[in-house]
Amino acid sequence: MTHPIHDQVRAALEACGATAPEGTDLHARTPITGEQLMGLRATTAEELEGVLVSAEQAFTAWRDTPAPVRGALVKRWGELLAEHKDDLAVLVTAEAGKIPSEAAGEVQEMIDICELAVGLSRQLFGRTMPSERPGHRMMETWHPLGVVGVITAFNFPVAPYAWNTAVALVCGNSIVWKPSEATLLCALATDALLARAARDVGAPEGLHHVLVADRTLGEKLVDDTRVALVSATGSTRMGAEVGPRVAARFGRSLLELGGNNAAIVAPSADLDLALRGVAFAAVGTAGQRCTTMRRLIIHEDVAEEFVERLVQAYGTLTIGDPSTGESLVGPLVHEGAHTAYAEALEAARAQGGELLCGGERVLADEFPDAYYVQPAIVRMPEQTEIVRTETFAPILYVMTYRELDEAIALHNDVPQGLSSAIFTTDVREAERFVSDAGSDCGIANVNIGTSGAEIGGAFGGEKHTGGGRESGSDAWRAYMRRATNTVNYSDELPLAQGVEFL
Ligand code: UN1
Repeated sequence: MTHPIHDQVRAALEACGATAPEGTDLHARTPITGEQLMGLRATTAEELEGVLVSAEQAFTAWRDTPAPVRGALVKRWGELLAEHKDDLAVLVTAEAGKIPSEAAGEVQEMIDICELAVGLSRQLFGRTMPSERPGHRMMETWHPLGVVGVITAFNFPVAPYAWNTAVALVCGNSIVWKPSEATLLCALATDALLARAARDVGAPEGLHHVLVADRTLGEKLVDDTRVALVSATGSTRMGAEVGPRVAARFGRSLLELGGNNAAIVAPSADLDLALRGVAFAAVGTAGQRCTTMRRLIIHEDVAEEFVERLVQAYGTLTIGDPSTGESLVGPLVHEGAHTAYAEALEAARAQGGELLCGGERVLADEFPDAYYVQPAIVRMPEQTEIVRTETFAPILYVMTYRELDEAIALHNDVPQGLSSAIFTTDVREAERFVSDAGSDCGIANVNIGTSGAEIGGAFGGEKHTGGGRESGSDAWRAYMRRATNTVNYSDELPLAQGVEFL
């Protein structure tokens, strides 16, 4: 019997108005069963050339369109995303293996960012500053960049694209999207809805394109001087290639890469609340969020009780087919992810770790080509090499501490710097954690987990996380260039700094 997801996928694509280019170059696949969903024809290098020409042309028309009018496109896109929330969520479940509530949550992030971007379209503020010269005015103005290349990962197949695209569009740019090969159907449906929005509001042709492609075409996109900004979400390894390549041609890049996110649990913490916060962050999306909690740094006095309760909570997790709506933990994306999970657990054991629960592949009889695993908790004697490494799977390493400064030092002593949290009811500890001397991450939370950020804040992190910021706050500035303008409205020509000449 074929799995119902096949029919659901076809229906969702149709509802979104997407026509998948059928072929044999690439394959859409579902991690739910490991089966192929459909064969796809890849975008060719010649087609990429056409895409870039079209995106450049669209840009010149779009930059002449007033920003609030550009906002109308994003407003319409947001309406269509809301209308097709369930369809897109089905595709996210099918290709990324998310449980329905998390898949719907991801689409909700798209809708939310559209709302934020529409508001932004009237708020792309520049500042004015006093000139030192009489009869002069100084100001800064913000201008669109051009073609923006967006590279996204399998684990959030649609939300980071929307963070980039909704904002980049109101800022006046055109978009070329290179989605993960694992989530091409999500990309085609998302793009089809944007195409419909563009038709509905009469936006220029060619503002947005999606590449059905593997990394070879992605590299061409990264290297092309016509692409003013490359915004890439994915592994640190990918970012380490993309960043220098874009920099070598003096392009701009915005990198949102791996995390190795931790929570400190202090003795004063509300342990019931912390338990739920840790469990969702460590296990949600089967440990495949860049914000997944991978390290727990817990005070000696509460460690035993808390870890015991956490192990019990892990015992109640339902693992299995996410499409039924009955499991909390879906599959890993593919066999390679399972190998990484198993190897990391092996390394942890070799480095002195003690497996407290989980660690096994399950449901292999029912789904021989899919990779469901039990989320694992491993007690570590110290922060060894494997703990300092991001493994994209549900493994939580537990370490204990005595003094807060020691916990913060341990917390920061990893290469990555995306998200972080402290659970405490002591205001001094909480403030210290979010101070200059506290967490070194782009996201530092108090009494909530490391994952599930809202779109209103800037999203991204430091060190090997890449330094980029997407989504809310003033992240829009990354999609524009700044010009400083000095206007002389006098009939004199005084030079700055009192310089005399002629
Ligand atoms: C990612 O995993 O790449 O904060 C993005 C979160 C989500 C986004 C995660 N809002 O967990």
